[in-house]
Amino acid sequence: MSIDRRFLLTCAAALPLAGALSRTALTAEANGTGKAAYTLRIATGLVELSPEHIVSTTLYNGQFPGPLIRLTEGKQVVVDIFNDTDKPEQLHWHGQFVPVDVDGAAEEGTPYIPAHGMRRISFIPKPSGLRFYHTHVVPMNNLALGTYTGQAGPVYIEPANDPGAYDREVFLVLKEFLPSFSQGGDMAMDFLAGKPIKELQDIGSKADEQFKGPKGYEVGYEVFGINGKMLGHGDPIRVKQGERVLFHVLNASAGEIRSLALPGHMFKVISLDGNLVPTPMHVPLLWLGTAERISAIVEMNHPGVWVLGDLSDDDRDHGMGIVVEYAGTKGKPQWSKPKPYKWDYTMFGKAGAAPASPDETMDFTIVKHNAALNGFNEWLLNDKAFSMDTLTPVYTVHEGRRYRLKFRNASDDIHPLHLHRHSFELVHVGGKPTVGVVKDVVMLGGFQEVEFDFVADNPGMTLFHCHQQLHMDFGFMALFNYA
Ligand SMILES: [Cu+2]
Repeated sequence: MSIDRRFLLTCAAALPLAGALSRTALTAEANGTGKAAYTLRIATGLVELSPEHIVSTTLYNGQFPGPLIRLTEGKQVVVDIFNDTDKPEQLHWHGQFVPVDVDGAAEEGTPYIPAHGMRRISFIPKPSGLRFYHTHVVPMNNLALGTYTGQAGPVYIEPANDPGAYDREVFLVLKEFLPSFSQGGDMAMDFLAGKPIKELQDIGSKADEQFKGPKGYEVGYEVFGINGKMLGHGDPIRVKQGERVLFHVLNASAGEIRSLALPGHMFKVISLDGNLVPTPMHVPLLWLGTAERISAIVEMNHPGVWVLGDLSDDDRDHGMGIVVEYAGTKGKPQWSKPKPYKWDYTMFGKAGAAPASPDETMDFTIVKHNAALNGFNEWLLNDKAFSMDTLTPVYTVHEGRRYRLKFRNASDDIHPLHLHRHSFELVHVGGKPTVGVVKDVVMLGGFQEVEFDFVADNPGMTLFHCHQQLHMDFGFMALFNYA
């Protein structure tokens, strides 16, 4: 999915004329009565990851990823969503400040898109930057549902101001297919900055003593790919020497953490989760928890044929990568493992600044009960697992107040924490203070702590959860409601 910037600018220049001719149509669109700007159809289809790996799964518009949806910040849009499957669906607009009716989470009260039915929704896109859409149904132990399917697609909301100097944009959607249950995984766990906290390890050990025996199920995958193609299949990213390519990377996995490196090149990270960072930094590799996004510029100054791929040899060998090919070069794509590098969100923050003080602080301790729910791990926040029946616990917030949420992880897993319909500002990560890094997902390291602030400025029920599908389905959720 590569878009030539000059081509886009040419199209944009042609727009005002068409706009003037269809003013009536635009008004009808704003009222939700005209033609939708985008139509998404949920249906079973095939993803050809390679000629030997053709996967049947649920898709948007018969493709993976779903179509790139380009919106303009503040300009109302109408989207029709058709559900051609026989199960009710939810389509979540991840990272946008939309109302409950649109957000796409049944726990908040968004209506389902009925089986063999449709919903027309209308909303004002914001904030600008890289967002995405994905299904938000609860699969529990059914690996043919929810984010285990191919229901994910990128959204780009055009900002009022151009974010930087680059020649071309490339969207990369990282995703695994053919899931199955396993016991024990091999996911990297030691790449986050910060150190484990003894007190949290002690809480974790106590829980482990209570829930002895085998650990809960994990999910493993057979094939991996970028934009629905295994490494070496599909078109390479063709570049020219000196070109600055802006990569928009989305980890659309159901629960995997992903890394990405391009031998001989650095990434200049300009946005995290679509939000410009105060201090853009050059880094040798990227780490993305489930649902995280990174926008980074790569200056193409190292000619050759390269693998832009995951650091995990196993995942890369099963397809997690894409070839970058300089004009005029030939040969087998080259990979070399980068040196170990700690991923530290705070390096993108504003130096020497102090965060605004919160009006209120809430503490949450995360505990895992090994295999406590029919062989699945159960997750508790302050001793409570979320109940899908009673939709509790619910924490009350007041409009206009700034809340500091502190999460203490008494488990060895990394949790990509996600808040719906709001962004948050990181204030403390891995033992370090920070200011100005605004996100909607943040990875919390094993036995570590993270603190972030959010301003209650979008009334309505608001879902918080770990974006690891197994964790959220088995307890790791909570609701915030406005008083
Ligand atoms: Cu989690």
